[in-house]
Amino acid sequence: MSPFLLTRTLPEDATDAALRADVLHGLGHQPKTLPPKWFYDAHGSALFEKITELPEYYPTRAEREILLARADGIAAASGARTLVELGSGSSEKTRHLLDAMPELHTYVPVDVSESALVQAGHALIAERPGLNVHALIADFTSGLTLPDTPGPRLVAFLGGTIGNLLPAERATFLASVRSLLSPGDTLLLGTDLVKDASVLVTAYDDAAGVTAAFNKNVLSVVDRELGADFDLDAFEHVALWDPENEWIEMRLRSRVAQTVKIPALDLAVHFAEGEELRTEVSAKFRADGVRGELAAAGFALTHWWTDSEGRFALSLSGA
Ligand code: AVJ
Repeated sequence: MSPFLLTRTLPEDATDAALRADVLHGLGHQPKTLPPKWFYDAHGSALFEKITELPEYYPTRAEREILLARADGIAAASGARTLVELGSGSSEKTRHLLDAMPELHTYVPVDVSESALVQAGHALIAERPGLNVHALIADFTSGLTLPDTPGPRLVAFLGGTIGNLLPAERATFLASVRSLLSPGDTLLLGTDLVKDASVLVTAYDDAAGVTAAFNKNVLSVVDRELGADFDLDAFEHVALWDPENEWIEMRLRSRVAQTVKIPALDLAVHFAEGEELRTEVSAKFRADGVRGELAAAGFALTHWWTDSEGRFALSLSGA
């Protein structure tokens, strides 16, 4: 029996249908928005990898510091025999966790990218003979079902990606994760923390312009997938801190009045000079807020770990 299984719960054409719906809805309403999940084609994913190495972008390093220091504690507290990772990508940061879990029976990486899952899955089973890998091609924000594997289960959602969801979306998402779990199962959640606004804004507006290119890449995706004629130079990268909502927003500001054609949707979208399109919300959290949101979804927070500078937190909660 092969220890590597790949299950697709996402229809082949689901991505295209979802992109069309998101662009139609997001550019057809005021204020204009596009969801951040469309940043991550091959080029966008490579740009994000570069972001994680920028001096200004601290979250990846801060989370790695916590994972390295606490992997044994996480493994012991969870007692997990199955590790489910939502948005696993290259599974790079999970290595530390997997290394601390020699008794693990099955690793379940969940991602929309089949190529990332296949690559990461094969690398892992080569390194860890005996470990079962059951990869899921799935959108973890909608209708996820987990394979029947031994418990307890630990679900990991790392990187601070939960901050890309709006508060109501987070509530729905956390409740749906909770509904997949049983008593004794746990959730490991990565959350970036509220801090000085200038540190936050700089992390999303780096000197080398990598985040600007990452932000504009969503326009390239719409150009390629839907035949649109977005001119990337006609938009300016904007990162701002919203102190009321305690989130970073990335926007693209139209430098000129312009009309963009999107043939696949039979759509022409007008931008006024200076008009902004919101492309990402990246919420920053406080301990009480995280505990409260988890409790509202039926989780009880048991552990809270931060990096030495208190910039980022990992929390462990019981189902
Ligand atoms: C991958 C969602 C955690 O919100 O910080 C990085 C994405 N956006 N720079 C984040 C991102 C701009 C990142 N997450």
